[in-house]
Amino acid sequence: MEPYKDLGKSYIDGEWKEGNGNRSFDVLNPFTQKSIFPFQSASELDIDEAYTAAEEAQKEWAETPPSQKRNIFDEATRIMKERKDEIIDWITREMGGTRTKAALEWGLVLENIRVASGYPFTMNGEIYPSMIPGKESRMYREPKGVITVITPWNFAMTLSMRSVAPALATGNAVVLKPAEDTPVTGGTLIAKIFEEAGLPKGLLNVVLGKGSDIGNYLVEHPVSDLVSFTGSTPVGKGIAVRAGERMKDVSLELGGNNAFIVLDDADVDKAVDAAIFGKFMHQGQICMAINRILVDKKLVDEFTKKYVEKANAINVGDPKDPETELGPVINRSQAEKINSMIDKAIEEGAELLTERKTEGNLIHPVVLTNVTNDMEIAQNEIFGPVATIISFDGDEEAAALANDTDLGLSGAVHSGDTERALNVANHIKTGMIHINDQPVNDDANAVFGGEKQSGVGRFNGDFVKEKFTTTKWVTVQHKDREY
Ligand code: TXE
Repeated sequence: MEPYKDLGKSYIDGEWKEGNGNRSFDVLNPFTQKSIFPFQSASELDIDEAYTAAEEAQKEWAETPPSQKRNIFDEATRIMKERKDEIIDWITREMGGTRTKAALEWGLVLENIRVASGYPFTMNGEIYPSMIPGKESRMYREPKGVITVITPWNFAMTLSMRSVAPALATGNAVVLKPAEDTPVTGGTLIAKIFEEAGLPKGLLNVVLGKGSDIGNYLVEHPVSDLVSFTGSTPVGKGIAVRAGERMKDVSLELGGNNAFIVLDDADVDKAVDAAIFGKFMHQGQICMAINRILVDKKLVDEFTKKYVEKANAINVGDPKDPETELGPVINRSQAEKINSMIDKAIEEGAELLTERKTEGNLIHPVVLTNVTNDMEIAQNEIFGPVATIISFDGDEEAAALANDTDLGLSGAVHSGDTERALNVANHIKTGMIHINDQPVNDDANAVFGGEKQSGVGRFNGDFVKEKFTTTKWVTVQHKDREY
C-alpha cells in the first residue's frame, strides 16, 4: 500500500489540481517549525468549478439507493483502519498532536463515518392525517443540496469529518475548506479516503486557501444553501451575518469558556485527574477544553497542591515520541497570543504556580491561581496549556460564575452526590455538561453544540441529519374538493 500523494493540492470534480490563486502557503510542522510542503491557494474560478461539479454530482447522488451509499462508507471505514498509522502520522506532523491525541482523533473520525453510514436508510418522510377530505398529505425529506464546510486546525480531521460524512450520507454534495494550517488532516486526507472508497467524483471537493482570502467567496456562493462552520466566535459571527443576508442556513460551532466545577463533597483525586486531562489534552486547544477551574473554597488548597504536582509531571516534548503527553501549540502566533494572556493575568494579580518555559511552540504547563472571573484570561478562550483556578463559596456561586461569560459550550461538575451535581448543572446555560467527568467529550451519536455565543445548531446523531436535510410538503387531492 503506497502512502497517499498530492495531498497539498485542491481536489475539484475528482481531479487533484494545484490551486490557481495568487497566494502560496507553507504548511509548517508545529514542533520543528519546518515546512512540510507549500501549497497554492484555490482561485475564485477554482471554487466556482468545485460548486458546479458538486451541484451536478448531487443530482444523481440523491437518487442513489441507500445500500450503494452505505457500501462507500463501509469501504471508508475499512481504509481508515488499513491506513491508521499513516493517518496518525499526519495528525502528529501537521497538528502537533501527541500519539494519544492522534489515536483518539482517529477513533472519533471512524465513529463519525460509522454513524453517518446509517443515515441513508433513515431519510424517512411522513404521511399526515389531512383536514381536507380526499387529500393525501405527505412530507418528503430531501437533501439540502450542496453544503459548504469550513473547519479549524485543532481537531481538523474530526471536525471536518463530522460534517462531511453526514452531509454525504444524507444525499448532499460538499465543498470543504480546511484551515490553512491543516490542509491534509482537515481536507485532502478525507478526500483521498472517500476517493479510494469509490465516492463518485464531484461529490466531495476540497479547496485550499486562507479564510480571510477565500472565506467570504465560499460563504456567499449562490450554489450552497448551508454553511457548516467550526472555528472562532468572531469569524462565526461574520459568517452568520453574510449567510443571513442571503437567507442561507448555518451550523456554527464556535468558542467555549468551559467551567470545571469541584463542589465541596467531590473526590479531589478524581477531580484532579479529570481536570489534568480536560485542560492539557492537545495542549488545551479544544473548544470543549477547561477554560476555568472553579473549586469550592473548602477544597481549593488541597486541589491546587495536587493539581500543580500533576501538571509539573506532564511529559512535554516531541509529539512523535509516544511518551510525550504535551506537544507544541499549532503555530508561533498562537504561542505568542497564549503567552501574552499569561502576562496579562499575572499583571492583573494572578499567581503563577509553575515554572514558565516556552521552547519554540512548546509551552510547558502553566497553572495560575488567585484568578478572578473578571480577569481577561477568565473571560476569553485561552486555547492553550494554561489552567486557571478560581475559588467559590457554595453551589449557587459556582453556577453564577460558570454562567458569567458570553459563551456556553461545555462544562463539568464534580460531586459525591449526583443529584446535587445535576442541580448545579441545570443552572448553567451551556449546550453540554458532564457530571464527574471533564468537558472534553464527543460522541457521534449524541447531540453536540453550544448555547449563547458558542454557536447555532447541533452536530452528530439525528440532529445533524435534521440540519443537513430539508422537508417538502406535498399533497394529492384524490377526490374533487369543494371550494
Ligand atoms: O480560527 P478562525 P483561528 C478559537 C481559539 C483560537 C482562535 C483563533 O480561541 O485561538 O479561535 O483561531 C476560516 N470566512 N478557535 O484564527 O480564524 C479559517 O481559514 C470564512 C476555537 O484559526 O475562526 C479556518 O478554516 N472562513 C475553535 C476556520 O475559518 C474563514 C477552533 C477557523 O479559523 C474566515 C479554532 C472568513 N472570513 C479556533 N476567516 C473551536 N471552537 O474549536 C477565517 N476562516
